[in-house]
Amino acid sequence: MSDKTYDTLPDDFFFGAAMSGPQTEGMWQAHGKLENMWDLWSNEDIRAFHNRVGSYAGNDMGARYAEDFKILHELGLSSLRTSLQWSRLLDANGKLNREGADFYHRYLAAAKEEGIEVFVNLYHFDMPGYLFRRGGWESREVVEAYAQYARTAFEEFGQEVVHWFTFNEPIVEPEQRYEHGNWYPFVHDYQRARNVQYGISLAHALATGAFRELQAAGVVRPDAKIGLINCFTPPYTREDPTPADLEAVRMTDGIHNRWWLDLVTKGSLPTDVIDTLAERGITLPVRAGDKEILALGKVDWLGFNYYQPTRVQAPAQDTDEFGNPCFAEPYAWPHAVMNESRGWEIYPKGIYDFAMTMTRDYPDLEWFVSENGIGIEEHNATRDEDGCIEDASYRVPFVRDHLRWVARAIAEGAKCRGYHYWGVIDCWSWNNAYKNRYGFVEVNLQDNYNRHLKESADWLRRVASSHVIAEK
Ligand code: IFM
Repeated sequence: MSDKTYDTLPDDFFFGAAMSGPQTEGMWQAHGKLENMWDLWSNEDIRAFHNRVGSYAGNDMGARYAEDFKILHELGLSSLRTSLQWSRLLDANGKLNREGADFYHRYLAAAKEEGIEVFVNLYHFDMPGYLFRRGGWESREVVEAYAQYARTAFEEFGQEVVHWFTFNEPIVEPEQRYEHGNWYPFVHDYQRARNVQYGISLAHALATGAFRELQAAGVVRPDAKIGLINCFTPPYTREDPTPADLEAVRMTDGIHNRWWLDLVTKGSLPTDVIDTLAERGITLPVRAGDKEILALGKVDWLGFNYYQPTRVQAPAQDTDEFGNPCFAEPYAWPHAVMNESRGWEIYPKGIYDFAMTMTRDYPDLEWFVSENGIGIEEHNATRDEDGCIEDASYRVPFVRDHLRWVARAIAEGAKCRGYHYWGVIDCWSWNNAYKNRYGFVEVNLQDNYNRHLKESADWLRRVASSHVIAEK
């Protein structure tokens, strides 16, 4: 840390938890829920999931939400961001599924009783399987189905929910599913990845437009806000960059950060990025009227998920083994400190650097840290004699150092309003399942998913209640 330590946060700064519907609810076939992309993959190939733990149980929060809200409250937290599951809220004809809706009404009411405000996100990588089969985000029919889903959610919960988000990490599906081929359906096609990214952008804008319309009509409460959440990472390169390295930074920043920041503040996409894509033969599937749709995409505020920085350099080759254009390749910074469990670099200053970039380039934009956390393989070796997971030595410094950089950014003018820790209660994490644990609260799979506070929970409670970022 630099000369001065910033260890207090504003009084009105909020602390909460971030989780998602598909990673917590479980009950994958209850309330008439349809199969989503994760159920589909789990059903097709359970071996792809760590220890063969598929999507089915989440972290059992669907059954235990009342207990979980109490835990969050006792930890001094005042909000929780989760997501509605499209596959639970609507039926296969795109109509409201009353049983699913009632589940979410009960969930919201129980949270309110514990003084937890639920921030509702509409999509967390969890498209209903039948819509994926119709073309997913590459299909305009699906983009419009999403807008209709969002409209239905606003109509159903418009008087209950204040904080809405259209998407969590909309860059992840284009990359994981269509570019790097890590997730079902395992595609390596740069053009299709950008088509998906474009489809999601239109879907976001259409949903935001529906939100504005319904708010003007009084269906959505007047104090409600809409936003988008993305995992932004400042792209860094070597200390003595060549022009080609800087070009790699520009395109990485353009696709990952500015694409979304421009969409939500200007209602358009960055032209320099679109132009460079076109020069390399990548053209977006633009139709007449799209410009007007994208213009609806401006939001009230933004969620900034931060885990790790991106470090890039000029690519060694113009195209990869699949014939896709390469704009950058990873740069291994010799000083990187790694979280070996996850393979992610730990670089708390990145949260400050990106905060200051937003403050400089998008000065009117309010935001909050919508995810931050550390996922570590917590074996029984980390359990003390009383059965408690001893995690304070790594979890506390990680969160503390990020919060200190956030405090400094705020002191220097950043419009950051709060902080949500990812996975306050351990939750299921896609094909990694329960490999890496993020929680301050353990979910013990050997003990019927029961919850147990970890060693670090006391630190979180103190910091969240006092807004003083304690050393330990
Ligand atoms: O589990 C994920 C979450 O769904 C999105 N952000 C990163 C988390 C940790 O990997």
